[in-house]
Amino acid sequence: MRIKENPGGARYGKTLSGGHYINGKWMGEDASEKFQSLNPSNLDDVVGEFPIGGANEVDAACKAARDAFMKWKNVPAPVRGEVISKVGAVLREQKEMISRLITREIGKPLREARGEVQEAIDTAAFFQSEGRRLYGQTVPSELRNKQLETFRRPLGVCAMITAGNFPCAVPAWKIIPALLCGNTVVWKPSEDAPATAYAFLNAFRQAGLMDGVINVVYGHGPTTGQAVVDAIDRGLINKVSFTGSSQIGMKIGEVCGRNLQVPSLELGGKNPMIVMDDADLGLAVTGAIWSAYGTGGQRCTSLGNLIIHEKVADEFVERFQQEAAKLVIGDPSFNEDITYGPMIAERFMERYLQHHDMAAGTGAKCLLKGERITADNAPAGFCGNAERGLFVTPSLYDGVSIGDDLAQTEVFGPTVNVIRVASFDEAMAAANGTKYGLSSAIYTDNPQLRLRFKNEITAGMSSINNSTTGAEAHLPFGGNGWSGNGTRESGIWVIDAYTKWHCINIDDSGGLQLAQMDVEEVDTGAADSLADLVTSG
Ligand code: UN1
Repeated sequence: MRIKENPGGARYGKTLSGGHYINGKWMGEDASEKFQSLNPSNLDDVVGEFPIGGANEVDAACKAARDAFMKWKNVPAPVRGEVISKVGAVLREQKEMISRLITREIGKPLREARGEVQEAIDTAAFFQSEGRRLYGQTVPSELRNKQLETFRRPLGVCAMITAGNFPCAVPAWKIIPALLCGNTVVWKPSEDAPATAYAFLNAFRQAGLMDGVINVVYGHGPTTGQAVVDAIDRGLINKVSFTGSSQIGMKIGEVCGRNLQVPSLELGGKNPMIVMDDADLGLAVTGAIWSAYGTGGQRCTSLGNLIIHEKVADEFVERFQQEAAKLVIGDPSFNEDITYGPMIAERFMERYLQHHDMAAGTGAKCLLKGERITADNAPAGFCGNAERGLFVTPSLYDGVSIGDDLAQTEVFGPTVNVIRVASFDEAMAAANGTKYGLSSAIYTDNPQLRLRFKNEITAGMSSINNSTTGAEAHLPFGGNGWSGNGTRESGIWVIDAYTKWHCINIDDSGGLQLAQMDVEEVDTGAADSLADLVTSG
C-alpha cells in the first residue's frame, strides 16, 4: 500500500495506491493497469487506484481461504468473538477517518457516513458475544440411554460481493457474522468504493486476524465479479452473499442453484409509503422527504412510490414541494449540512437522467424534473463544483399509476412517484403492486389500519409512522420477490445463512437400538375396529 500525491484533489487528501489482499500479502500493487476510484463530488480527486482481479487472483484468494478455513473453524467461537470485538474497537477508534473517507469516495453526507460506520461497530458489538452463544440444542431421544445433539457448523469459503452505497455497513453485515461462525472470506468490494474497502479490511488486519481468513480481490462486476461467480462452478466457493441489482442477483442465484447452494441475495426495491387521510401530515412529509431524497435516493430502502389518500393528496403534495425546495445539495466533504451529495458514479447519474423517458405517454405529471446541476442552473444553496461533480436535482411525479413503468422500475436516485388512492384497499394493492418487496411504510394513527398493514404488506421490512429507511443493525434485513431470495442479514437470523446444522446421535445402551422400530409401545387401550382387515401372522 502506498500513499501518493494527488495533484487534482489535494484539498481532499492523498491517493491510496493499493493491491489485492491474499493470504495476508498484497498482490498486484505495481500492476501496470489499475482502475481509479474518483470522488463523485469532484472527478479531479483520485481517491484510490487498485488492480483489476481476474480468475488467477480469485483462485489464489479461494485457495488461501480454503487453507485458512481448516484452522479458523477450529478456533473456539468465543475466541473468534474476541477478534470481532477487536475489529469493533479499531472501527470505533477510526470512525471519523473512515467516515470522511466514505464521504470523499462515494459522496455520502458526513452524518450518514458516521451512521454507517456506527452500523458496522454495532454489528461487531452484537456478534462479539454471539461467539459465546452460537447455541446448538440437546434433543430428547425416543430410545433409552441415547442422546441427541445439534451443532452449527461453518460452511467454508464465503464469497462476498458488495455494493458501493453502503461500503462499510453492508460488508460488515456479511463478513462479521460469516467469520464469527468459523467461515473464511473472499470479498469483491464495489469498484465505486475500493479505498473504503481497504480501510475496512485494515480493521481486520489490525485486530490480528490470521492470514487467509479474509481475502480481498478488487475490480469491476462484469470482470472480477464474474470471475468470482465462475469459481462457484469450479467448486471453490461454498456460499455467496451478494448485495446489488435484482438482475445480477438472479444470475448469481442460477449459478448457485445448479451447485445446490443457497446464496444470500439482497437486491433492489421500489419501496412504498402509504399516507392515510388521518396521518399527521407534517410528520409524513418529513418522513417522505428523507425517504425519497436522503442519500440522493441511493439506498436499497429509499422510497419509490408515495401512495396518498386522495382526501389529503393535494395538501400533502403542496407541503412536500415546499420542503423539496429547501433541499441543500453539495459537496459533503466541506459542507456538513447538505441534504444529499452527488450520485455515486456516472452510470447511476445516466440512469437517473434517463428515467424521465418512462413518463412519456403515461398520465404522470412531472412536478420536479431532476437534471444534472451545472454552473448555469445550480439551485439555491448549492455548494459544490458543478463542473466536476455528479450532482443532480430531485424529481417528483404526480398522478402515477401503479402499473406504469415509472412505478415499477427501481431508479436508485432522488425521484419519487405520487400515486393517489381512494381507499385503504387501493393503497395496499398499490403497495404490494410491484415485483419487489424490500421495505415499506405507512403513516396512520388508526390501529385497525396499522394491523391490516402489518398483516397484508408483502415487504420484508415495514415502518409505522417512520421512514422506509433506517433498519437497525440487529433486526433481520432483507426482502421478498425481486428484492431477495428470502435470506436475511443481521441479528441472530443471519447465523442461519452462514452455518449448517449437524445432528449427532450418541447411543450408550450397549446394543443396536433402532429408531422407530425399537421404541417402547404405549398401550392406549383403544379398541381397534379395523383389526380384522389383516391376519395377525
Ligand atoms: C442498503 O441500502 O443497501 O436501512 C442498506 C437502511 C440502512 C441500510 C441500507 N441501515 O437504510
